[in-house]
Amino acid sequence: MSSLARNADEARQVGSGIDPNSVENYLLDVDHPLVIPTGIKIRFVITADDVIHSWWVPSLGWKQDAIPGFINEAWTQVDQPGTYRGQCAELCGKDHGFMPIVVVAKPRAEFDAWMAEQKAAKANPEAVAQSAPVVPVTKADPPIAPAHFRFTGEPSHGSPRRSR
Ligand SMILES: [Cu+2]
Repeated sequence: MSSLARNADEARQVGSGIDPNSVENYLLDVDHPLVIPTGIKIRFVITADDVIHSWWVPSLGWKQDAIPGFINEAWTQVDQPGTYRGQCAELCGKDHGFMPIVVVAKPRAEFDAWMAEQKAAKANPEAVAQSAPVVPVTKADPPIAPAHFRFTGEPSHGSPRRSR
């Protein structure tokens, strides 16, 4: 699952003192982008666990509702490696403006290497925990906008705001 990028989430808080213009891709970046391989059809299976959202990355060519209790599907094929941004396109609640979606398309070899890395990290979480910096989470931390989309297949996807 992915959530609104931490720096944007901090900047959006009332009285943060952070100029949103200083945050790159403000409200359009996530912590864990959805990573897909290029040059192959990707099938999306889309649902939601709270309310109705709509998964929309304009460059992929479609928008699909994410509805609790229903499974919708869509597919795409991305031939050009790169970063593709989108947002939730269904007014879903108070955090609707904070649900960006980021898809990173990597060439097959790069994607395979990334996937192997993810699997290794999952198989040996202690090694990852030791190498990753420890970021203490306290009650004073601002809330993170929840990620509402669930996907099967690929590991992550993002939550939102609009791009032009
Ligand atoms: Cu929404």
